[in-house]
Amino acid sequence: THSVLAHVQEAENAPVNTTFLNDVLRGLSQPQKSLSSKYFYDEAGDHLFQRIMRCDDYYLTRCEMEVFREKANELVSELNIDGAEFDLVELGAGDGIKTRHLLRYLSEANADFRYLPVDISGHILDVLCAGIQQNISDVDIHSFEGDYFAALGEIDRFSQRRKVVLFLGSNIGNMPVEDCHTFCLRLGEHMHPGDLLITGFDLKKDPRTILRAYDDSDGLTREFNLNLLRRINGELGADFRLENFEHFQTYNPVSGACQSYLISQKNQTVSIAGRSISFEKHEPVFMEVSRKFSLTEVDDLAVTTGFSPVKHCLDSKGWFVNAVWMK
Ligand code: AVJ
Repeated sequence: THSVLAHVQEAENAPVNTTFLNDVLRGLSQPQKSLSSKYFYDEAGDHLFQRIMRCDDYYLTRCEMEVFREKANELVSELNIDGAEFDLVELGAGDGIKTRHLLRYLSEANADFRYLPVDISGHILDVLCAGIQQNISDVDIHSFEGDYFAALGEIDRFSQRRKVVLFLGSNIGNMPVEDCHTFCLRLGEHMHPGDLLITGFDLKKDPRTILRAYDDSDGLTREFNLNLLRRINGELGADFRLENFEHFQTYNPVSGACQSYLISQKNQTVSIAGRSISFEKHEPVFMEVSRKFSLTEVDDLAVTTGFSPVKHCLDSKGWFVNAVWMK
């Protein structure tokens, strides 16, 4: 069965756009201009990201897919599968293709669980639910569109079950360091002793391999970044000229921060919902950070946010880890 239990964002029209508009205007009014990568995922952005995940240079998805295909049993070996019922909550579920391996493993093991995917994109949740129903019969799915913590609050209201929380795809890497810490702490507030958190972290590796993943030869990442300007034009009545911005990627092997920028190609003024924003020639707009971790940094994050590191499940290249933590 599939039901959308809650559209966590209050309404479909005005409030969402106001938040989007305010975030955009605030980001572009700072001395160091920025836009939030959480707005990358409109329908065109979802499609671009799906193409990125399939492209040769973007290794992350294939690595994590391998872990889910080959090591589903290891990921949940801490669970006593027969016996207690549990909720499998997935934050930022996306198209859910990796998770299908785990769902199949759990349902073949006759586990008594519900699958509760949460995503900011209602469109991708439809894709996800259709895909699961086509591939695995018999999974009890309830999806949540919107904010992770609003969804977790909602889940706590209707369920007392044990939780296994998935936060895959290196989505955690999109948070600045302090936010990442706060996020894990807040997540812990929705979990009880014995609950599991399985997080995907992209690991530090040859810096060239990392840079190539975010500066792919097909130009998909470039399009993915520019698409946010296109979205702002369409949804907020702006007049960005996409050809006046160029994508630029950096990687810092010390901090592990892989960052993308759009660089203004000329002095220009853009109008957004009646407000004028000026860009100087060569001025950067910070778009996204995708942070890379060492295994030690992963374990430290667990310990400093109130979790116990249980195990590391790595792909065969050792490029990506799914870390299992227990609350
Ligand atoms: C979906 C956030 C994990 O940071 O690797 C892919 C998004 N950005 N290419 C990432 C992304 C550019 C991706 N995450």
